[in-house]
Amino acid sequence: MDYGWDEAWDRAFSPCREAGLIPARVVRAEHGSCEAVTDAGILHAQIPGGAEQVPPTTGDWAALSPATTSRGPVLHAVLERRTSLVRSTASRTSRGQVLAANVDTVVVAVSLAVPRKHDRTERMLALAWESGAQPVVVLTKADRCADPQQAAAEVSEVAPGADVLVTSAVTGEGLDTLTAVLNGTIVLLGPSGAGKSTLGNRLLGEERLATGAVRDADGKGRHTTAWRELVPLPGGGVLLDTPGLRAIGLHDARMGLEQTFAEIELLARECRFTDCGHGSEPGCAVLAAVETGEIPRRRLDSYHRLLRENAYAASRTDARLRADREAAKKDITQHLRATYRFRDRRR
Ligand SMILES: Nc1nc2c(ncn2[C@@H]2O[C@H](COP(=O)(O)OP(=O)(O)O)[C@@H](O)[C@H]2O)c(=O)[nH]1
Ligand SMILES: [Mg+2]
Ligand SMILES: [Zn+2]
Repeated sequence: MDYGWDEAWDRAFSPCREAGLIPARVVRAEHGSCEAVTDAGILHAQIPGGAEQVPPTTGDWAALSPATTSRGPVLHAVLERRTSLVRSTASRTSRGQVLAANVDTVVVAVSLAVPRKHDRTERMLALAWESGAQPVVVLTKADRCADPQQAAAEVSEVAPGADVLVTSAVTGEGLDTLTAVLNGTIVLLGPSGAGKSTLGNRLLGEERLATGAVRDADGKGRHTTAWRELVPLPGGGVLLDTPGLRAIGLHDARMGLEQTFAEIELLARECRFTDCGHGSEPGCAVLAAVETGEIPRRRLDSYHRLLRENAYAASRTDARLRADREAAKKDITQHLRATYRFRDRRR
């Protein structure tokens, strides 16, 4: 198994093996079926319905029963995830969408060919930290930038705790360093056109992932990566390419935000009030740092904005939980009514 299998997975899987199931890593999943890599190649497996079951997602390790003469392979269980990359969805259900599971390294791709949008980088970093994986910021297209080192210094300020690497798929700059820091299952995250697939191909050593030209007018790429792919890297590790995500809303990413804005969180401990909102409170250490220019105003604004967005997403989740409870209550009421009708009839 070249797809990230290790001893810990092997132990977790052992009851499944005793039951005659085989391990498989999910490449993509839809309603009712999925594609998964096994020792016997890629299999198309059915996913039986059932509320108990965690819906599998890209990167999951699953237990399949092999095909028989009368039916194809069937997915029976999903092993407990080590990490999961979750974004909020606009859907009514307000459940988060798991983009990928069991990711070790999240590459946050930022193009040096267009003006940097730090807010977007911070958003992706929050998502990455929250997932439990280690983020690495990769600045792409260094060949299109006058001063990549200056850009790297600037981006490092918005990425505490993460390496920031300068790369170019054209000149090959930084690719060795990148290979050295990548570890385990790697996801490329970033806007369409940032150069993720091109970078992926350089790491793979072959033109395997579809890449696309950037429209000159807005620097945006076409959505050329239609499918998610899971590909073993020559030097070890597994690469997961995703289509450029138009929207990556935060979903329950409080911890991820704390990590992303670590220096603000640290300063906040020195605020006079323990529940300081760093808005207009007296004795606020964060605002004092903004005054002296130690923390850019933009960064504090971004922190507030993302916290608000996160709280809103969390409240929608709470609303859903309440709705579930309401639904359960209705069921009980109906059940009681049925019981009473039954008694009525007996009288
Ligand atoms: N100049 C330059 N162009 C690049 C580099 N990497 C990617 N590109 C171009 O950027 C465009 C988008 O790349 P792609 O990998 O499809 O981006 P993705 O949408 O993030 O996967 C393509 O036209 C690539 O040729 C680079 O290092 N330098
Ligand atoms: Mg792509
Ligand atoms: Zn404060």
